[in-house]
Amino acid sequence: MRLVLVMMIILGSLGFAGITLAATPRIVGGEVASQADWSFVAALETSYGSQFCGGSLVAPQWVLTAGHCRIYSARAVRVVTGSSDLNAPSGQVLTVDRQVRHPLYSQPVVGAPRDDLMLVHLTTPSSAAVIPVATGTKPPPAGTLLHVAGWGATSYSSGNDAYGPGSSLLRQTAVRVSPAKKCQAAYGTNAFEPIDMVCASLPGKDACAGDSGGPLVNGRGAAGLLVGVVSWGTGCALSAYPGVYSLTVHNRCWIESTIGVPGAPAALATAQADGAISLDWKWVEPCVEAPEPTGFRIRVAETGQQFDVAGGARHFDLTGLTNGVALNISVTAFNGNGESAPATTVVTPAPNPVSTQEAVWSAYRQATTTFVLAPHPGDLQWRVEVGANLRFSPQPWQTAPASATPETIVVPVAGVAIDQDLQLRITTTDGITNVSTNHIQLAAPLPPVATRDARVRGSAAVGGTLRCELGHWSGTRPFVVSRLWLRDGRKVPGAIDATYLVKPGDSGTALTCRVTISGPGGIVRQTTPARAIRA
Ligand code: 4AZ
Repeated sequence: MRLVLVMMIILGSLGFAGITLAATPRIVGGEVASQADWSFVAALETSYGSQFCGGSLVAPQWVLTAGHCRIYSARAVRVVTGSSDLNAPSGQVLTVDRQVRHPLYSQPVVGAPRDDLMLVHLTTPSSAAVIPVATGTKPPPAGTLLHVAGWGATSYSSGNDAYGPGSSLLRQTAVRVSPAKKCQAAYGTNAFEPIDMVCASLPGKDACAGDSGGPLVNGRGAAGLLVGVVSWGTGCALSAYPGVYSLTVHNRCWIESTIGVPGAPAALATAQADGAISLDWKWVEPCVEAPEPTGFRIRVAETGQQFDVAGGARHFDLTGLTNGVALNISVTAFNGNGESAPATTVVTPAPNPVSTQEAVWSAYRQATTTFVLAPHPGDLQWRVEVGANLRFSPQPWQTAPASATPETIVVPVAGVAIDQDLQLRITTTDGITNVSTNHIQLAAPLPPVATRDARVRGSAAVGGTLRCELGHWSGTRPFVVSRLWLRDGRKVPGAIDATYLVKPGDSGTALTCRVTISGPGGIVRQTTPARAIRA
């Protein structure tokens, strides 16, 4: 992709390739590539056979190309694999059903795309060779000799900014990685981002329009590793403007998690009530760009039941199960590529003595949970575990003596976050261990708000007594309140009581009272209207 006049170049690059004209001697400044060395290279063509980008087979059904090569809908694109000669394809011509562009692809500077990568999914697997994506975390250092190949323009004329014809035979050239400083000097620090890109050149040799998406490789043939993808540049083979490539190193996680199956979730099943089980799981994304699984599959081994839920789900309730029978429940994550390994959890549904559990705020980072214990003939041990995201911190065991009637138990729980799902697990041991998990959304506490304002009442004369009334306050309790008397707006030292005895020195001044109401939802101060003191 050219730095400026992007659309013109894209349009200009569509027509020439595929239909081949006379053989020309260059990628720009390169030579005909051997099929054996470049067996993993793919050509992206329109359904009419016009080559517009290159790519690399990174899995039998996935081609890695440039993000800016998403020009057509998947239906309108076909991919040639296993053939370096586009006029006499010896390989396969395959259809495309999905084009997954890197989620962070962007063009902060026109013509200089970031994360310029796209994975193209083939409807059927290719039998051509696959190239491994380079491992490691660092870009290839300046001075490294790499190789690039493509069917793109074989010449460029800076005089009229014209790109020459492409080649029907795949062409290759070596290029040397330039220091990042040189790339930034050529293109500016806004356009060239060293975390995403390398630039590379050799005198008279370069990738050019139509080579976009094609491979930048370290090593040759079976020993080759894919390090980058042809992305952009100003013209081609201009000594001041090395070609720019988007790097694959820091995007390995996105590539692997897009082309592979998702990682296994972590699952926890808990007996919920008579014959009911509640299933929770979590799924950890391997990197921020990783796509979520498209769904989760739940299997109950003993009953043969299977349920699919959406990729965003993290909870499922199973009912109608037989009490006292141990069940192996597995959860897998799946996407278009297949299914993860299972996470298995074993649980025995049984009558649950805990019901109607709820939680309310009591104070800052503190809640109170209330639940009902069913009648139980002997002593019952119970404990509360508080958590979020399947991480629980157990509180001490308690004993409920034998009881013939249901009893309501109220327990304070500490360390609670505002506005989050509070998971409470109450475990009882009455022969079998029953667990009940409840997700309780705790609302944030409300700040104090005056429903009747604070005021000063009483005799405003020397020797009289004034009383500071707090008024009425709504908001989440409990409140801690304090008062402070002010004379002409200044603190009267030590005057913090509800009443104030007016002294001779107060004569001719104005007295007010400042009340402070502090609660779990915040702290509010209010100053009463002033009372003028008579002699
Ligand atoms: C392009 O338009 C393009 N010289 C690709 C690479 C380079 C220039 C243009 C690098 O696809």
